Amino acid sequence: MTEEKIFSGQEERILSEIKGNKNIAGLHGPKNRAFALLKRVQGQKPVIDIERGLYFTRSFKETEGQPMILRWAKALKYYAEQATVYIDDDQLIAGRIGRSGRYGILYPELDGDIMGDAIGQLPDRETSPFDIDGNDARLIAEEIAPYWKGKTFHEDLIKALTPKTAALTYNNDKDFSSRFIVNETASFRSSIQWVHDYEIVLQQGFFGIRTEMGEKLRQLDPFSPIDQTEKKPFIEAVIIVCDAITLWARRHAELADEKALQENDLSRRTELKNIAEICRRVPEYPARNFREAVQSQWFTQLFSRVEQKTGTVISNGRMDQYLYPFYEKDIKEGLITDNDVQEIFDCEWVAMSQYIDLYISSAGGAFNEGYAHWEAVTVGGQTPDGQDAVNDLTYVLLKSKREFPLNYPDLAARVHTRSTQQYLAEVAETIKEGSGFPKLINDEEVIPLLLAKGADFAEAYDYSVSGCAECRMPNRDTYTSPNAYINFAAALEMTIYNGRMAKYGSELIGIETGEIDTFTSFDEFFAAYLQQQKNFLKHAFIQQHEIIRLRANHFASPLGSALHKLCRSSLVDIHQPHIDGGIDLGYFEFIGYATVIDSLAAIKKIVFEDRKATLAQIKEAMTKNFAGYDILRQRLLNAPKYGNNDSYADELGKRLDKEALLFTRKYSAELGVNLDLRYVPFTSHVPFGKVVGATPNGRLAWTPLSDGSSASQGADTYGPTAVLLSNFATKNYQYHERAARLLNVKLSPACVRGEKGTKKLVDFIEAWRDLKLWHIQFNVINQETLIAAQKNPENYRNLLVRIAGYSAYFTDLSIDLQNDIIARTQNEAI
Ligand code: 8X3
Repeated sequence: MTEEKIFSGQEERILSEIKGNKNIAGLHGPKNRAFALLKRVQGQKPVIDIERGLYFTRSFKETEGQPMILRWAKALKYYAEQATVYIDDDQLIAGRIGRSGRYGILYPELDGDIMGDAIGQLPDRETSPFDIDGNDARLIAEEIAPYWKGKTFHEDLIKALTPKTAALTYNNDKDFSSRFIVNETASFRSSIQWVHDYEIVLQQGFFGIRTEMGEKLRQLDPFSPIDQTEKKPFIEAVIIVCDAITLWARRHAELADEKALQENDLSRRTELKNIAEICRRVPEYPARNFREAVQSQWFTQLFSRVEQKTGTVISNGRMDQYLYPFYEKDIKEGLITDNDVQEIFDCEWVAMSQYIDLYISSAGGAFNEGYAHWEAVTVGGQTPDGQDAVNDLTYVLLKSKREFPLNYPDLAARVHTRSTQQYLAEVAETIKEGSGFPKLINDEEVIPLLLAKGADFAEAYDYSVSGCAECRMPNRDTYTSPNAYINFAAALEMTIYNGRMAKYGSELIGIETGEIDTFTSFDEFFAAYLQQQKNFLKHAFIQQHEIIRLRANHFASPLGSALHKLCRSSLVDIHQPHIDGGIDLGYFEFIGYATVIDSLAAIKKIVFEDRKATLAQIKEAMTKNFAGYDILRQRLLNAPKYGNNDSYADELGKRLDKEALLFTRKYSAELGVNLDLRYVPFTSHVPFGKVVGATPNGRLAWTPLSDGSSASQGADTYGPTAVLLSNFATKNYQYHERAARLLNVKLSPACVRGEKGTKKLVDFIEAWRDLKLWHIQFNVINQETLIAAQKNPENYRNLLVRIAGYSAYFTDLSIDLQNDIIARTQNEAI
């Protein structure tokens, strides 16, 4: 008898569609509005909308010579006056910042100078393509791009870098095409992921912030040069931006009124009138009910996207906390039901999913495959006074994610030692649905680290998840500089090739640490690798120093600053290098961790212990991409590997981690910020792999590196608990310079089947929590489904997979990334 195949909820839904069931809404109850909205946009190729880029350019032409923060505020005001406003048919939530369907907007202050040339290639780009209208392409070439030539941030950055740093960063000095070795990300985003203090908007409105600023304006010393030249423009800019967002919201109210007048359907007319009333009220004034609170938060988040490109998008913060008072009141008064709440959320999620983070630069595109997005909604965790924070709204948000199959928004569930079994079981059930939500973040690791960096308990307990796996304290966190992604597999390759790489032949890119036949012990080889590692860190920190120094000349964020208590009290823009009282939580990225560990372990074992090959032979095999070296490759593949709870490999990983931590301990202090060690790849492990030849762990040339702190693809053969234990064993808990470690685990639906499976998953989550690991995320899927989706993509357009802190449609991914996900170990038991 053949065993019954077990599928995840997502797989069942897709298989049912393949069989001809068109009513996917029916599978999840009456969600007709949300599904109708979704259907109109899902799977569409995104289109570029130029309004933001155009209006910013026109405004900037008029404000040359003025303080940057004022220029930014005026550009936002101009946008608010000029830009098209939208309310979609059937939508309950007003606001979109681009044309219908899925859209991306332009940030020419980042890449205007290369935009004219790059734009023509976007429709056919392999990763994350975009269409563009012919007339818009002409406006970019004739009006937008010429203005920004010579004015962008990356042009300044290239000039500032030392030649050695630049050689590790860019292919040449004419553009900023990345070498994917020591990769800066500040050229393709003006800020790292971020979370605003939405609570102040809901509680006081922009009118409240404007009033506070008016008071501060009156208090300025008319003779103080600082007050008059720095603080005054800040205040004026915040006042302008408060007016801008208010005006923009009111334009939506007017549109809703107009639409209501033309509407024949009575119930839709009532809805439109209600939308008009809400948009007249928020975000200017405090929200009075749940509907107003959601609209206010959405307007704020959306306008914030107009303000600046935070690669990975502005996160939603702790929605189950700041929306709860409105939810509780409306439920008590019988004004809404949980179904209404879910419908409102679903409407917001669709609106959110229409905005696609557009990267003009090829590096940006390659880092963000599958239209990456990280506007995480955080649920669970603890209240500022340390109580369990889970409430009824937490469960509504989890349910919404289970029932509405959409990649937006990302959902992050905080877990701690007093998380209830009920909460953990709901989290596990949501994971079992198979769309990759939620990712889990561990309070037991994050909170002590925030305290160690100077936070108060109340601030630390109240953190929000932001980006892939980052944790921000709105109102306390002040570091917005995008960070370096470092390809340490390239450092390993340079140890073999004496400072050179297979891809670049005889060009000396790293440092000369010795010809391969001069190493007489593993310790000598390992020391040489550590020198290469340290050299990469040195150049990453040089980059970061220049980035911190230059950014405020190019970017300002009056809206983001208005939503940060410390900026409002010191009257300093959030992009300035120093803000009094702030905690600067920045990072650098260790990419290819398992690739390096496994390569070192293989060399130690095969060359210096078993003496089955020499280093020179391994180098020779690498140059031939192992062609004709099958036996040697098998030996290397069979050597100890990270991810199997094997101390042979894990001890090496711990030493790499420690050396990187010691470096940042010393030099972060010099830069005056926290630059913590992080293992969070975006999708960089794919382009990074494309520049690295074959490696001594048996990996073939140009294939993806290992991702995050996960094991090399397929190398973890002792089950997922062994992966957790390796992760634990490689951490140096004595140093607070550590940050997120992204960890991917792939499970078959069969191994978490039924109630018993849920219980097993909860036990596994508790083990992860007790080991104080930072992050974990799951793909619950059958390998056959992934393979079928690769073969017949048209049937699997709705298949979501977990990538790196976000979920994306499998068929939107490049073949390399698809293969990478297929190659991850499929666990049949936990
Ligand atoms: C990864 C994105 O912005 O922290 O979460 O580099 S970022």
